[in-house]
Amino acid sequence: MDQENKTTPIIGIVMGSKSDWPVMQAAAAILDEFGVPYEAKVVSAHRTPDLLFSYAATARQRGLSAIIAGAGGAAHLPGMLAAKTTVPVLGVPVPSKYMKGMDSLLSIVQMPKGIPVATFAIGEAGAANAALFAISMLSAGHPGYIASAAEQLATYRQQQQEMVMEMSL
Ligand code: RP5
Repeated sequence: MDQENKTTPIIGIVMGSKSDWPVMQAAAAILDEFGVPYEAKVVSAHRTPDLLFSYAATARQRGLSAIIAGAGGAAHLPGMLAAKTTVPVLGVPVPSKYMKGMDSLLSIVQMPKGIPVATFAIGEAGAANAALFAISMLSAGHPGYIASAAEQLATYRQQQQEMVMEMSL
């Protein structure tokens, strides 16, 4: 990102409700750790459909290279965003009160052919992995990130390896 403005968001984190934020913060924490500029916003597919449309329709021109979208229950947010933009959408199923997020997962993952959403695990692990995946993708497209993000990802993996190697029962 040598020639890019280092504060202009290149990743959007959106979620259906403020109640999703404790889960979606796991994505924000990874982006903070890697120094990737992002924005975070509540955009509801069902409660604010017009906002959803305008967010998706303007995403590319505003410079977003990926959208991480979390939602629970009848989780239409990632799919509807993907319907309105060709910016890659990474869906995070948020645990729901009665079905523990299985409903969210199935709502997000079962997209019809032609409108893809990359779907991650239910909950915080999915949110964190969506951010790591977005960083991996962007490290190829944003030249300045290649050296730093690829290196940081390698270090991140190395730390996990060391953590496991140190586990004793
Ligand atoms: C979805 O409904 C949100 O993504 C959230 O996971 C779920 C419940 O929302 P609240 O009733 O907590 O606002 O739209």
